[in-house]
Amino acid sequence: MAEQIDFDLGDSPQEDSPPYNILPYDGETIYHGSIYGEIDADQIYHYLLGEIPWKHDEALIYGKHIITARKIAWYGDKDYDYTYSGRTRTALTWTPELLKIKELAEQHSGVVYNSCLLNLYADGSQGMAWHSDDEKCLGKDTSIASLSFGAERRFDLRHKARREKISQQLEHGSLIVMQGATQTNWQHQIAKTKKVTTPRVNLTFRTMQF
Ligand SMILES: O=C(O)CCC(=O)C(=O)O
Ligand SMILES: [Mn+2]
Repeated sequence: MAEQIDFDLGDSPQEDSPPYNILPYDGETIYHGSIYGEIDADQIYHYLLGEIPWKHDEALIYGKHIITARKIAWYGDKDYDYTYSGRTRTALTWTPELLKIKELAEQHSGVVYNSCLLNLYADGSQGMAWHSDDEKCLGKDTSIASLSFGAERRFDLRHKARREKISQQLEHGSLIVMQGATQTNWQHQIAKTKKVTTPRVNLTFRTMQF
């Protein structure tokens, strides 16, 4: 007689579908997956590439004046000044398109933001080094809503004490929200890679305390 196999499908491992927390402890970083359809995401990507007044960023790192390969833009509710890496930037006025994106990010995260730092990575030769967004003007345990358009890039988080690393691919049109104790306990980076040959635009909505 053939042996009976008991298929217990209920116990089979299943991948969660977004949104889910990608951190195992000491913070919450919620990946929402793509919050736009392909056509809308493409349209926003082309708008951002073409209409944002992108500029290379300048920084003072260990007393040295650095011009970053990556380009940035800084928008806010008022002409907020944002000082980081030894440089002060004055916020541009929201465009209607950016305000619409902000509204959707707020709906998904449940937080109201007053500013946005935009990053343009021309290709995989450009990245962002390990850091936490823990400047005083952001306040403790701030929520940052980060949207991605264009080339998919890997987002890494590293625990400050334990050095454990967590990675998430950021899809075209996707949203990831760093909240809770994330900035206190984890750093994040966008690693350089030879595999990516096309641009990626990233929008990080923030609540500055002025
Ligand atoms: O490009 C990204 O996804 C990360 C951007 C970032 O960490 C920042 O602007 O502080
Ligand atoms: Mn950051």
